[in-house]
Amino acid sequence: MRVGKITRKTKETDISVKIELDGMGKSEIDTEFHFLNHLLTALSKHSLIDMQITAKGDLAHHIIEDVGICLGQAFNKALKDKKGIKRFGSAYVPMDDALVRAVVDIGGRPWHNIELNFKSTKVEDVTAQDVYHFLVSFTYNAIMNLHLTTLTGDDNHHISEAAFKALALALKDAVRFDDIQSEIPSTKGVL
Ligand SMILES: [Mn+2]
Repeated sequence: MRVGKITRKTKETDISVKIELDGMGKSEIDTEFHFLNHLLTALSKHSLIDMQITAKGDLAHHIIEDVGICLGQAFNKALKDKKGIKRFGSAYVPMDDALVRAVVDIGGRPWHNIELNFKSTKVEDVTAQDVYHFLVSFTYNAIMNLHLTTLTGDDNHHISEAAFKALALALKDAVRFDDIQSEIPSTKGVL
């Protein structure tokens, strides 16, 4: 079973994350922020990665950042040696006015290029900055490369949701086992 489990308790936050890559997209998410819960539920649903996440803490920024860190670490742990996975994934997702493209490489070369082009600083009960910061924290702790680009869009809710769904679909492909090859997908023979 490709399961990753992380618990992290600091003076600022108390986080618990359990994920299963070969799931059905079932989730139980409780982070104190309705919009983050909404985005993580969508991420689970469309990636088919089961997620159980609870998070408490002092400040919004700390909680949202630390959920990103723990989810990234759990994801990287669940991938194990990455033998036979597709490694790359990409997707476009529209949501009304918004169109977002996600391209990932989960082969262990951390990089982020995230251009969400939010039109204002708030998205529901979180800030646009915190949505961005979550994605950066997740990316580096998953040790993956994420290029996430809003191609068009005005509504921050739609942009965020399309971004998480596009990321979900890209990850759904990248973590899948390849039909043809069962080796580690790198010319180096190691990831
Ligand atoms: Mn929504």
